[in-house]
Amino acid sequence: MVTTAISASPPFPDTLPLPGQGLHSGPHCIDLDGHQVQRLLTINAPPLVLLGNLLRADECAALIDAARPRMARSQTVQQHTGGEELNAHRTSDGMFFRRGETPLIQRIEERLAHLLGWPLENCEGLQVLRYGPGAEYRPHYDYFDPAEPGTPTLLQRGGQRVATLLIYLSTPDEGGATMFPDLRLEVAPQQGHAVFFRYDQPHPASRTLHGGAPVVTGEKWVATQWLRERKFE
Ligand code: PD2
Ligand code: ZN
Repeated sequence: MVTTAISASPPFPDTLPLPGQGLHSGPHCIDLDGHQVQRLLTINAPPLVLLGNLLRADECAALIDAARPRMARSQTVQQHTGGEELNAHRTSDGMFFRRGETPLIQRIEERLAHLLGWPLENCEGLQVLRYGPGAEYRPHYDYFDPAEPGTPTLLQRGGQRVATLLIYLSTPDEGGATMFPDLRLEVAPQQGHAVFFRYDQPHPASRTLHGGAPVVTGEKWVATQWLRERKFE
């Protein structure tokens, strides 16, 4: 099998390349310090890559076990104030890990940062979500809308979100696809797989509208990592 190696400690130049830029070409299998990640599908506009085997089954299970005691009903950003609110459009439960919170989180975060070529300190902590039957996340954009009055407050910490990595930690029996209506694309949740997409401008022209379809049977667990322009502290 042809593989390409990504070094453990890439130097980060003053001007960073865009996150995930290296993912769009090269061999189909990416060697991340001995861990083999498959590039299964790529789209150029927006930049989107579907990855296989990003996390092993035991890593997915360990993330779920660590997150389970802290799960609470998910909130969405209150665009007007920059705070958070309960929203009928998002009916999952969720929690955030602090960056580097445990050795497992640290190891996974380092693998993701190497894969995406983006500094760990520019990433929000991993968020874990659980969707039971009927739970969904209606289509939305992950960037902060520049027209909303709450956005300047949100941008103070790390600037704008520039990309999303969504990792599937479980495989529900039916439902729960991540859909991209503008692309007419639906990604089936498969444990260990991940979808990465970048929004080069915080505008619908980025064509990154996406949502989580209702789970029909089984449970869907995902981990989301949002990448910021600058250090997120
Ligand atoms: O769980 C999903 O499929 C999903 C869909 C859309 C998650 C998110 N957005 C997110 O965490 O932003
Ligand atoms: Zn989203």
